[in-house]
Amino acid sequence: MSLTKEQFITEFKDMALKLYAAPIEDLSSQQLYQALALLTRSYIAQPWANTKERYDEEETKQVFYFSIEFLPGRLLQSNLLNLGILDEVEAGLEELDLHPQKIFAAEADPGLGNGGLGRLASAFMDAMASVGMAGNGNGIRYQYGLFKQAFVNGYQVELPDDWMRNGFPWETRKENRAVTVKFGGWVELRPSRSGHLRVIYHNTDDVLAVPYDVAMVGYRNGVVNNLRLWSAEAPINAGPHFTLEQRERINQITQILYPDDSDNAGKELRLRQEYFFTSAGIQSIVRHYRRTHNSMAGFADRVAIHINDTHPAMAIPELMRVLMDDEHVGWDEAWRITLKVMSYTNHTLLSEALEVWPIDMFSGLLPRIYQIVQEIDRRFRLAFVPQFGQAMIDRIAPLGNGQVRMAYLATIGSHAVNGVAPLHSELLKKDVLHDLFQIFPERFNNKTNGITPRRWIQIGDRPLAHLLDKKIGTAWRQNPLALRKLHDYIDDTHFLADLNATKAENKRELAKYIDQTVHVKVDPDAIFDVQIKRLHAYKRQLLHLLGILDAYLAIKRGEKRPKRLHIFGAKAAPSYVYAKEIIKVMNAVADMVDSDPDVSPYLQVVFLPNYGVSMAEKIIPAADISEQISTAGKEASGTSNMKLMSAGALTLATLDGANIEIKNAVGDDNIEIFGLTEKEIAGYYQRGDYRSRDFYEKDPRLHAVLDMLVNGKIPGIETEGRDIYNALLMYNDEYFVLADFESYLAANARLDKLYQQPELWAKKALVNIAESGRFSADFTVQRYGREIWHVVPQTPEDDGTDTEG
Ligand code: Z16
Repeated sequence: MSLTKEQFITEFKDMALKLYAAPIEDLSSQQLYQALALLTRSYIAQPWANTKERYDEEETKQVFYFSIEFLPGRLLQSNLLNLGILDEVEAGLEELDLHPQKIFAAEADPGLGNGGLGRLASAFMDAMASVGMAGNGNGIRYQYGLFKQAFVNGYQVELPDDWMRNGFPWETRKENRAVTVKFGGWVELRPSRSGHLRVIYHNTDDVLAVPYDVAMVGYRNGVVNNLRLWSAEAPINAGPHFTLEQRERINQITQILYPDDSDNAGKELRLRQEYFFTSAGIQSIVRHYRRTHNSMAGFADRVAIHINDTHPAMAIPELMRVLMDDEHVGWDEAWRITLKVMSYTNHTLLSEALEVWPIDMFSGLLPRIYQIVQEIDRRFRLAFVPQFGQAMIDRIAPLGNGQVRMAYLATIGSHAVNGVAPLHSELLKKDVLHDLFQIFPERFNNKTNGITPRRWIQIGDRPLAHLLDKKIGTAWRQNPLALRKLHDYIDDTHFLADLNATKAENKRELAKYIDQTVHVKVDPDAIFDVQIKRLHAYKRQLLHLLGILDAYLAIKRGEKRPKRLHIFGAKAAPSYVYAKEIIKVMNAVADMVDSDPDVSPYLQVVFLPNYGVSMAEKIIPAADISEQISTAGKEASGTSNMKLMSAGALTLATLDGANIEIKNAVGDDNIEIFGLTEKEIAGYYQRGDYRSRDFYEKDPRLHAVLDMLVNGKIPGIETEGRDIYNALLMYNDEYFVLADFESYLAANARLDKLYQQPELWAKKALVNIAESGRFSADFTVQRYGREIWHVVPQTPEDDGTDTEG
C-alpha cells in the first residue's frame, strides 16, 4: 500500500485521540502501541477481505497448516514492513518526537509455542502469504503462553506468561464461525431408512470452539492470509444444570500451552487440546466448503491439510468422521479423500517425543474417533499382513501395546510424510518409520526447514540490511538468493571492514541490552559466542559449558586468549530436572568467572533469562559464533543455525540436522565442524562399546574439567554438579559429550586463532550471509506447495537450488 508520512501523522493522531481522548504527548508507550496497532489493522482490513474473496471466487486450492504451536513474534513492525509502510511510519513517529523502537517494544510477544516447531509454523505463515500462496494456520489461542523464565539464586523459576493482559489487537473474534466439539459419552450406530448409518451421541461433553483470526500479511504483495486460533468456551445454551466447575473445565482446554519441547507429556488435557483444535479446524473447513458445493467429491482438489508433528494427527480420523457421519460418504471414498488431503511432517527421532496414547484414555475421551481408528487399524492389517507378515504389521499398526501410536497413524493416513533436513529424513526411513517406508516408499520425502529473512535481517538486523542495500542493492529483500551477489566483494577490503563494523555496532547494541536487562557489563570487543535454543541434553549445552570450564582452567594456568563472551538463552521444561540442573551450574559458572579477576579479562558468561523470539532479534545480529553442537543424529534440523548464519556468524557444528546443509552451502572452509558423525555414533550403539570413563581417564583436560563439578571449586552446585558428573561417568554419558570434548576444544582453538585475522573472519562471514538465502522459508513453502500440497506457487520464483541432498 502507499501512505505518505504526512497522511500517517494525521491518521495516527486521530486514532490516538479517538482511543484515549488525549493528545499523543500524554500517552504511554503501551497506549501509543495500541493506537498504532489499531491504525495498522485498519490498513490490513481491506486487503484481508479482498484476499478471502478472491480465494473464494477463483476457487483457489487452500492449504491449512494445523499446528498446536505458533510463535509469530511481535507483529506491529513486521506488519508495517510487509505492508510496505515501515519507513513512512517511522519517519512520521520521529517527526512527532516519538521513538518507534520504544513503541514496538511495548508489544507482548505471543509465546504460543515452545521453540523450533512453533517458530517454523509462523515462518511458514509469513512465507506462504509472501509468495502469494493461499495458506491458513489452524491452532490454539492459549490464554497463557510458554512460561516466563526467571532465575532465582541461579535456579530456573517459571512465572505465568499473561501475554494478553493488554489485549491482543491483531485478533478478531468470529463468534459467527463457532463450532461444537464433542468429548466423552458414548456412541450409538443405528441404520437409518435411507441406508446410511446414523451416528447418535449420548451424554457427551460439548465445548464451543470460538475462532479468533489473525491477519498474516504478505510481503508487499497485497495478500493477507488467515491464522485461526481457537478458544474453548461453554456452549451457549448450556442450561441451568451446567455448573461453574464444568465451565472451568472447558476454559482449561485453551488456558495454557504445554511447556515441553521434544518430549511427550501424555496427559489427558493435552489430548483434549489436540482434538479440540483439530476437530474445530476440520469442521470449519468442511462447513466453508459446503457453503458453495453440494457434495464432498471435489474437496481434495480445493483443500490440503498439513499435520505439523503428530499433535493434529487426529485430523485423519476426524475428517473420516465428518465425511462419513455428517456427509454420508462411504468408507472407501472417504479414505481416498482423506489420503489425498492429508500430509504430515515429523520433527523428531527421539523416542521420548513420539506421541502415543493409552487406549483407555483415548477411547474414553473420543469414542467415535476411536471406532474409526480401530477400523483404520483393521483395514491396514487386512491389507498388509499377507505381504509383510504379522510381526511387522504388529509393530506399526495404529493400535498396539495398548496404545494409539500417532506417528504410525499419521503416516498411514497421509499421502506424504517428510522430515525437516536430509539426514533426519534418511533416519526416518532407516529407523523410526522404517517398516512403514517398506510399505509406502513413495510417500517419504524431505523438506529442509527455512527461516524468514524479513524478520531476521530486515527487522532484526537494520545495520546489516542497510549495508547490503548500499553494496548490492535492495533485490535481496524480495529474493534472498540475491545475497549471492556479495561473493563479488570477497576481496573488497573496505567492504569487509564495513561488515566487521556492522557486527561491532550490533555487539555494542546487545551489550547495552544486556546491561539494561540483567545489569551485567559485557565487553563489546569480545568474541560473542552464542547458543540459543531449548535446554535439552541432546543439544549439549553441557558440552559448551565443559568448554568454558576448560578455558577457565587454561586462563588460570596463565594462558592468554582472545576474550570470549558466552551467551546462552534457553528455557528448560519445568519437569525436566536434569536440564534445570544444567541451568543452575551454568549460572554458577557465570558467577565464578565474573568474580575472578584473573579470568574475567578473557572470559565472560551470560545466561539471559526468558529467551524468546524478541530476544533472538537482539542476540542474533550480534553473534560471531553460532553453537550448533547436538549429538549427531539427534537434532532433526535446527533453525537458529540458519538465522545465525544469515547474520554472518560462523557455525561451530556437529554434522547434524541442517548443519550439514549449511556446510554444503558455504563449503568446508567457512564452517567449523567437529565431533562424531551419526554413523560413528550408530556404530557405538550397535557394538555397545561406548565407555565414557575411558575418555575421562585418558584426557587430563577432560579429567580436570569434570572434577570441577564435584570438588567444590564452583560454589553452590553440590547436588547438581554431582548429578551431572554421575550422568556423564556412572550412566555412561547418553549423548557422547565426553567423546566429542577433545574435538570441540580443537575447533574452538581454530576459531580463536581465526579471530586474530579480522579480514579473513569477515570473508567467512560474508560467504555465510551470501549463501543463507537458500534457507528462506519462501522456498521451503514453495517446495511443499509443488511437491506435497499441489498448489501453484507464485512469486518470487525458486531457482531450484537443491537443499534436499
Ligand atoms: C520442536 O520444537 C521440535 C521437534 C519436536 O518434536 C517438538 C518440538 Cl516442540 C524441533 C526440532 O527439535 C528441531 O530440530 C527442528 O528444527 C524444529 O522442531 C522445526 O522442525
